[in-house]
Amino acid sequence: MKIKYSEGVLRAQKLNSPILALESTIISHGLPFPDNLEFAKKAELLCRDSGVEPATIAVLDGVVCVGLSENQLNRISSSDNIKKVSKGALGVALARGWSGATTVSSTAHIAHIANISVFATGGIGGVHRGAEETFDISQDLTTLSQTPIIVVSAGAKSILDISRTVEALETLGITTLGYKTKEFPAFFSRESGVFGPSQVNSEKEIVSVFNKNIELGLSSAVLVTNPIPADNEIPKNKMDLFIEDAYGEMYKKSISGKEVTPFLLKYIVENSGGESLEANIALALNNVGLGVKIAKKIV
Ligand code: PSU
Ligand code: MN
Repeated sequence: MKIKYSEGVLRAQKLNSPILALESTIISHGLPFPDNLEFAKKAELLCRDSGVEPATIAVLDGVVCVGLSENQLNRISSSDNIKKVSKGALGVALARGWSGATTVSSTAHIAHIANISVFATGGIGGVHRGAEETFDISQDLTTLSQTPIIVVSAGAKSILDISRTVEALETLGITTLGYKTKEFPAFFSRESGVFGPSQVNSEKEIVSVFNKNIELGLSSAVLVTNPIPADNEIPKNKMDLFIEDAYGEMYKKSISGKEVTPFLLKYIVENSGGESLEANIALALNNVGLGVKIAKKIV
């Protein structure tokens, strides 16, 4: 497959210096303009300031891009012609010359092909509330079971069914680590009431678990769950009210498939005001910060 690498990523690969993969759906479909562009630039700056090359991944005009220019970041952030491309749709996107943002599933797959071992995002997709009726379970989960890479996330947004998501991670054999916690974080909140991750207290421990998994011949990912900083946290019961409203609205509008997550995210940002947007950006940058430290330990 043809990959277009940015100059910075090519240079880092040649020098064997650290690279951190970043997804683009959080930019195009997860956050509103212009906050999304501001976030994308901050995330890249945070990497560069620490000597790590950011590799934001997207599909532009049918070409897989690993590392984006400022113009390309602008385009992903502001164009309303950017599709949401999960792993199963990558072939379609390339064959048809689409421009699309990559989700956790497609970003992890491409990063692995590009030999990048660490990837930071906001929250992973998972098992949706009501999945016993809708069967709505994100491709992120199956992809993480098939892709040996470290993914740093703040857990899964409480728009999902967190306890079922944690069960599915367990079933799929995905190594789930809690950074300084045993509790699976609920994105906006540090706590979910769901325990399960193995606690790790340093980047070094994360890298050593990843290396052992590789030695064992495992093909699954190491999912690092990193709770939102305490100062930015929103209590779970406060968010739950907005989430229940968002689901009600979604059922009323008969929204399904890949539109579900963007619809719920947009509804929550629009109805819960600036607080949730600020928290979302803070936790994603916090994950980039941890991703940077892990990436530096891995080369
Ligand atoms: N969770 C968030 N923000 C996001 C996403 C998830 O808090 O922007 C995006 C990620 O790109 C994730 C995708 O991979 O949504 C999952 O979509 P779905 O549920 O349709 O699989
Ligand atoms: Mn879905």
